Amino acid sequence: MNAKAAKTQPSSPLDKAEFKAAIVKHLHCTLGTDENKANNHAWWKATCAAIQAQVLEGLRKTQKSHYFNDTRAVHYFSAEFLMGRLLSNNLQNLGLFDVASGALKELGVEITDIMEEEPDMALGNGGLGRLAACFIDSLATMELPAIGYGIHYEHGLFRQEIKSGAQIERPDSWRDYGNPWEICRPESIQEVPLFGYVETKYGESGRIQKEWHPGSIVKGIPWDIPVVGYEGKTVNVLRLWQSDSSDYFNWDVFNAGGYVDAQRENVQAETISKVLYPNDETEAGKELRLIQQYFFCSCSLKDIIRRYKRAHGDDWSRFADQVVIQLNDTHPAIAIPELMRILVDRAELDWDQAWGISTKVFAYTNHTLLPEALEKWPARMIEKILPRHLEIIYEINHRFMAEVDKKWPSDNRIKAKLSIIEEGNEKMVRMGHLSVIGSFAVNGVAEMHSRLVKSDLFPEFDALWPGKLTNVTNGITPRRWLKACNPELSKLIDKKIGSDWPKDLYKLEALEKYADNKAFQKQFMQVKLNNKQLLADEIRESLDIEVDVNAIFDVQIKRLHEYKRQHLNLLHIMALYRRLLENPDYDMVPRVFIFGAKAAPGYKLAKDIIYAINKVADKINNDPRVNNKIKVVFLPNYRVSLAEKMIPASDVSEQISTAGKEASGTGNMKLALNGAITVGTLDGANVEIAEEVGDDNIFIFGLTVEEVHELKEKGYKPYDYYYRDPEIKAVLDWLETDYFTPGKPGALVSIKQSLLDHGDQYMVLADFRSYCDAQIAIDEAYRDKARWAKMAIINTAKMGKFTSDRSIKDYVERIWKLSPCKIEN
Ligand code: NTF
Repeated sequence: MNAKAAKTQPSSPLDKAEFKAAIVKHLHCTLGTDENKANNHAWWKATCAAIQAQVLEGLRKTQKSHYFNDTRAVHYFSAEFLMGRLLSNNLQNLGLFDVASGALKELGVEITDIMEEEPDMALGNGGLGRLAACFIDSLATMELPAIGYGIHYEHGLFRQEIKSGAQIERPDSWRDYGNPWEICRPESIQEVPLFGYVETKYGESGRIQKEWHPGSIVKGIPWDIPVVGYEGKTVNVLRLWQSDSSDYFNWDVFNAGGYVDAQRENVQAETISKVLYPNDETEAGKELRLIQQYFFCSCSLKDIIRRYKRAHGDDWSRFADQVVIQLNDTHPAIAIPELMRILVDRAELDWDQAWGISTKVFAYTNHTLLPEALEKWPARMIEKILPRHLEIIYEINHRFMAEVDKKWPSDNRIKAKLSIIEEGNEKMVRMGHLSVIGSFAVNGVAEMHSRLVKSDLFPEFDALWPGKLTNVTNGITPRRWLKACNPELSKLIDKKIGSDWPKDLYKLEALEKYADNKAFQKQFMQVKLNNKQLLADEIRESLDIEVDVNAIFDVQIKRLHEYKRQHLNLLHIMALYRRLLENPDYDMVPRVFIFGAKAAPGYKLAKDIIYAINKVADKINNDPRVNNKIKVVFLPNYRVSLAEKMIPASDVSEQISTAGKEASGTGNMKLALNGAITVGTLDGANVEIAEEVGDDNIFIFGLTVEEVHELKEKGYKPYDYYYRDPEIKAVLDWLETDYFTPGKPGALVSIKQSLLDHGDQYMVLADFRSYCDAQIAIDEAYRDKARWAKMAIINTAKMGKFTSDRSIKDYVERIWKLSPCKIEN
């Protein structure tokens, strides 16, 4: 085939002229505008439409290949997918970035400008949702048959504004002007029953039959987002369900003369997928949240079963060979009784057969040990919304209790501990227990976390089923988190060691031998400086603060939570400020402390900490006595696209959670990959990062998990630290004055109270001194330019383990047992 003929094939990569023509065509025919009138938004949409044609061709071929090969597939169930923007990612993965950028340039448009037009798809809160997004990128890249299932929220995570220092939440409207990536699939709509009652019937054979008569039925409309693998061969889908009123149900009400009631039903049904719950690490316990969870699980299971039946008819014997479902935390745990209901009530399998299938299908990932984040639902609430599911949960529990009794005869204490039902004033259903019992594999997300899942959270389950509880350490996609977000560093790496690292991140190890090379150090640090300049520009534009790019850029970006200890960082900043006021010659490397964090709207202290950071920032940034040695910057509305600008510009990565509290962390991996040095506790994946980079290339401080336990046992007394350490006392007392909040004394006092009167649950004061020492060590290291450059290079070089491709490989080999599927033309 000659070159010309090859180009006529829709899926062959476009060249610049063709790309240009495609953009212009979409500008004219899809958007109804032209080159003279088009604004950046129109150019963005036209560019997306131009590549979407290619993407859809890949999607069609992928689905065809999967169908004809009758592949086993993983179904990743997650209430959150934090996708961010897709244009640059899709262009990178298709290998079209330079082509597109050149084509646009000839049309008089800067690609970086139009990329800014894309709203983030913020359908998640933080690490858990972003992990899901990285995983589906890896699954497609590794040519694995996979589908992501979730909720098509109309409003994603709120947009954060800062007014007079305080967080204000504004609705996020990512779809207001249309989303060029998604495709509606009305042919695959599902119906979801809710409420009502269960009827017990006796079948012909004397078999007891249960029939659920729902009180309401809602419709699930699927929207597909293509997920383009790197090098563009496999294009999987993320299928997100939007709720709507069911035609059938509402016509009934309507015909009965209930026009107004019919409208009310409409509103209720649509409400289900209206908004993402903005809670990170806390269970909300709200009826609507349970309905959301059931809604997307029910739609997704029916979708899977429809696809299975198309190939295998009513023969259920191969279902577990074809289908594996990964539960991303307990949010989709209700899928377990839902599958049992379908198998027992609908397919009329007997219980043991159904349970045999179900427990070969589900696997569960635990993402937290924090008690307040372990989901529990009032049994009464489940009974009201899902009456049949509660019966099934009781049956699962009844049979499980018999198994427990065999292992620990007549031990009621163990039974109470392991029961899915927590007895008390109000009977509660423990979704973690249900997930462990209903799954064939359970994993934590970092070595240390998985060890604690076994030893502290579920020790009896580990004894009952040895080997079921395991570890898969988290990872991040290097396509988004290095190649796309840090193009300059990527090009430097390409030049030095070749360009196959995005698919095989261990290749970065080849950089290690240049860690001492002066010329390479210079190039590496020049890229860092350029990235810092870009971020400095952004900071000036958004906050009107001037920062010095020669200062250390010290970054803490993550949800605001006491356990993550942004207030430890803040207390240290205040201590530095105080040292400078007491001694203007205090010797320190100038530092810019940069924060990005959203607080859950109902989390008072978290919002107080944001307020305090902003107030302290105002004071320090405008105090001439500081002489620009410290700047404090709180960048509002932290989100994926902002992370992509902050991470390449960071020198220091703050990973300072109380040991034992951060299950893994993934921001730690992204920052280290981009050459930032971690200051961190021995918590979550920090432990494994330290193992990879070595003790000389990370700043570890603070209590270990064991020491935290010991101190708690012994009785932790934060006041002891307050009275013993004058600097701690001074900064805490400072919070009570109106120094940072003129005219409003006490506006910051809740932080002091939490650390003294409320017992300092997260041991901020216990770790304060050791944290300060680590910061001094950082200053010292940074002063030695060659040493710092070497550390930064080694951090990048040693991040191979933390590609999400490695995580997915672990899941595939140890849990999912999947094979890749080559995509045929
Ligand atoms: C989060 N868990 C953990 O807090 C992070 O440490 C971890 O990196 C991510 O999951 C991804 O595994 C949650 O958000 C939740 F919901 F489980 F609390």
